[in-house]
Amino acid sequence: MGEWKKSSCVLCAQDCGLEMWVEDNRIVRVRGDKDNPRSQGYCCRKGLSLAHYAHNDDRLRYPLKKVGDHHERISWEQAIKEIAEKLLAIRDEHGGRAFAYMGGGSTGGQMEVGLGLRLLSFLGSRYYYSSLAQEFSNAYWVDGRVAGKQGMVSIADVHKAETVVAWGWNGWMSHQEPRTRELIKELKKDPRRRLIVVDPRVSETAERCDIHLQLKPGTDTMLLKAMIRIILDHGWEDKGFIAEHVSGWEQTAPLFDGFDARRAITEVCGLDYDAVLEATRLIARTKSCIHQDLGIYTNRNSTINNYMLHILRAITGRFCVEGGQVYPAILFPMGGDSDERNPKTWRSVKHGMFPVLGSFPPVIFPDEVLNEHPERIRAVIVSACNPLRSYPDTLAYEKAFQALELSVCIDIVYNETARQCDYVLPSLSYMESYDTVCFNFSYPEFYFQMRQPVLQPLSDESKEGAAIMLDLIKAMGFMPELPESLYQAGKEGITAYLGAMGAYIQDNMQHARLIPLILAETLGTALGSVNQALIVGLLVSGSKAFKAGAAAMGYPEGFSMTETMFKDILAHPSGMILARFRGDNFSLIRNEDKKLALRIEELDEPMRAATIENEQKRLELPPEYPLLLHSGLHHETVANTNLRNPAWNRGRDADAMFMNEKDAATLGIADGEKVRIVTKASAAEIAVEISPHAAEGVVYIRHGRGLIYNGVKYGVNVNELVSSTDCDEFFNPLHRRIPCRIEKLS
Ligand SMILES: Nc1nc2c(c(=O)[nH]1)N[C@H]1C(S)=C(S)[C@@H](COP(=O)(O)OP(=O)(O)OC[C@H]3O[C@@H](n4cnc5c(=O)[nH]c(N)nc54)[C@H](O)[C@@H]3O)O[C@H]1N2
Ligand SMILES: Nc1nc2c(c(=O)[nH]1)N[C@H]1C(S)=C(S)[C@@H](COP(=O)(O)OP(=O)(O)OC[C@H]3O[C@@H](n4cnc5c(=O)[nH]c(N)nc54)[C@H](O)[C@@H]3O)O[C@H]1N2
Ligand code: SF4
Ligand SMILES: [Mo]
Repeated sequence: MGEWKKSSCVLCAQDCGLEMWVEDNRIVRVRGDKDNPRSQGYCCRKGLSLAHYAHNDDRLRYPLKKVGDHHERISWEQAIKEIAEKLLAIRDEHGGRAFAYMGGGSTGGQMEVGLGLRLLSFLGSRYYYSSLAQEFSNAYWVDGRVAGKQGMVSIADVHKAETVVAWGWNGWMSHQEPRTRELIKELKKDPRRRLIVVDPRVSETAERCDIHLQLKPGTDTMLLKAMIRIILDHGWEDKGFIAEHVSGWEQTAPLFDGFDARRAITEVCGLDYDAVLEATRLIARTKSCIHQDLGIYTNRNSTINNYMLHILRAITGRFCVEGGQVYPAILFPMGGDSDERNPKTWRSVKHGMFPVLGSFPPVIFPDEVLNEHPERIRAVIVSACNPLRSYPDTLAYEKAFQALELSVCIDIVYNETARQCDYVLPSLSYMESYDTVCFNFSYPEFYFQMRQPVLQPLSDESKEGAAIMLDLIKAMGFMPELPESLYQAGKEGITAYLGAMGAYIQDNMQHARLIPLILAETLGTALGSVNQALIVGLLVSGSKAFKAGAAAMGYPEGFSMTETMFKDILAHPSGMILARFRGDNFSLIRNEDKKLALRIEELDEPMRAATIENEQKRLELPPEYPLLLHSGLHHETVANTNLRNPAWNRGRDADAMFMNEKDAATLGIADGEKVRIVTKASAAEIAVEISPHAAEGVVYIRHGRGLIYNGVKYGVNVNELVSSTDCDEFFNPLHRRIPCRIEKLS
């Protein structure tokens, strides 16, 4: 009756290959797919629970419209017509800056964001807000400066390293690398390899490491500065590498002059000097790589910390080398280059903030709506993203959404954002559609999987997200009349289609910028899937490096490459290696001299200001908020906001707030006791769990709680406790450092 089908997980950016036993159109069992070349059979308990993603009581089945304070079912025709009319009316009255798009950070698929952003640009706007801009903006900005272009995201080549440093990364729980738990076990077992963890608490990863640098929360800047000083003092830098591959080091090195490493390590970080010395030696003198994560990204000093991590890698010769920090082989980037030094880069109206990698930071959105500027944001389209749970300062977000003239949510479930929107449109789930993601980082091999549907659509009214965007674009009149021959050519195969498309564009050069749309419409109709057509588009427009890498795998160079590849992709539902990038990793650097540019002028000042004395002052907490809230632990009992049915945790408590035994004793709080947590933004009542995994002075609430399932809300939504002012100069939320206090309930 049932059948094993190949697919992938969609619950984190690893997108592990999975096999699913499907019976009566339901996922009954899940196991890792050993044929997947990237994940090789790996699967965590979230992946095993994927049925809860696909089958749950809150799935959307038809379009909804808000009438008064509730939603009513409407037809697609009505939905598309009304939304299109309203969008055009707002544009005519207020201009393009009135629109924003939210989404694109989804770990299950990205085809709809391509067309979503085109829709936005047809309306005349560039206000794209992505979840990724609340974790990586500082890092991507630094990456852009070092490598010459934003989008040059670099990654740690952990599987080939001897020394892996998990810096603010709890891989045992959050994965974030292919086969993370296997990796951690291998590092432990192999006497020639080791894991160093830099984390203020005994995380599940720290429990399994060789060296744990348990620094005081937020003191990473001092540790990084000290490590670099130690390297210079011991002559551990790789002078040959610096001469050949690095520029600007002469101007940057003086930033570390006279820094008292020992004092910083012992007095500020609270660490043992010799332990740091040994960790630094291992980083500098062995095949090392560093994976930093949210402990760095959503924390204080994220920009200079990311900068110093790159300095550390570059001066020890660990950049662009096997087992070090590498530029991955990519087909399409996570976003566009949006260098703020270019006067054409848009700024937001209220905060004057610029995007990084094309995307604006979610923190500013409520203020960009709730103001009196004539060009404020008045309408938003949200797709595959749940800002009313995932974005900082939910209370501000709720006010902003109420103030919008139009809000549209495209999702598979009736989530917290959908509940507030004027229109809610049902997308096919990732188990019901073809799709792919840009997170499949690797080097030199380029791994690719086009996920194939394993389930029939739950409702015959749900559509591919990209098809919904296309319908809206067409309804607004942005699609030109297209010749029947283009639709026909699609049926004759990809090569024939590309020929016809080339000829069409030659005769209609004014439509060149509409190619993705035309492809989605005509080839999408022929293939019966807009997403498939967009994937063909990606393959055609792949970079020179990608095409050379594909040719190295035996794909025919020239016009027929795409069709051959596409057929191969369809024939490999487990995913495959599509290209092998050639030349060395330095060749991907976008600076003309192909060197790593270590001088970032704007950071001179913040780097100089990061002295021991200044940091000691800045680390002090206000007396009314003596503790820190780690707002959003990416724990194994949560999957962002994707698994809503609490049943998937089978009795495990996902809602309690972790706390250290010592802090609990000081406050007189018992395990399981309900307390009140108070922050600048608001307060909540929550049960305490005394945990060995909590650092002193920090309390932890999991990310992605406070979800409503079947009308009942489970747990505390931690973003209600975050204020939009808890952020840094890039408007990056300091989710790992929200000052708070705990009060006993009488
Ligand atoms: N099970 C599960 N896995 C997930 C997710 C999920 O929801 N559930 N979500 C996925 C997503 S979208 C992401 S982005 C990742 C996030 O993955 P991680 O970044 O690994 O997740 P966090 O829970 O934030 O863990 C970061 C670590 O940083 C540490 N930390 C806190 N403050 C500091 C500090 O001051 N200095 C240093 N050095 N460390 C500090 C914390 O103690 C914690 O152990 O997880 C992904 N994987
Ligand atoms: N306080 C705090 N906030 C955080 C974090 C934190 O640590 N602390 N972590 C942040 C991080 S790292 C991230 S990545 C973000 C994640 O925040 P979001 O980008 O909101 O990601 P998800 O929770 O994964 O929400 C994805 C939405 O996509 C929907 N979806 C699933 N499949 C489909 C589909 O096929 N089509 C469509 N259209 N929709 C679909 C889901 O139902 C869900 O509503 O949260 C951030 N928020
Ligand atoms: S590691 Fe991520 S992609 Fe892999 S099974 Fe777990 S949640 Fe899914
Ligand atoms: Mo994330």
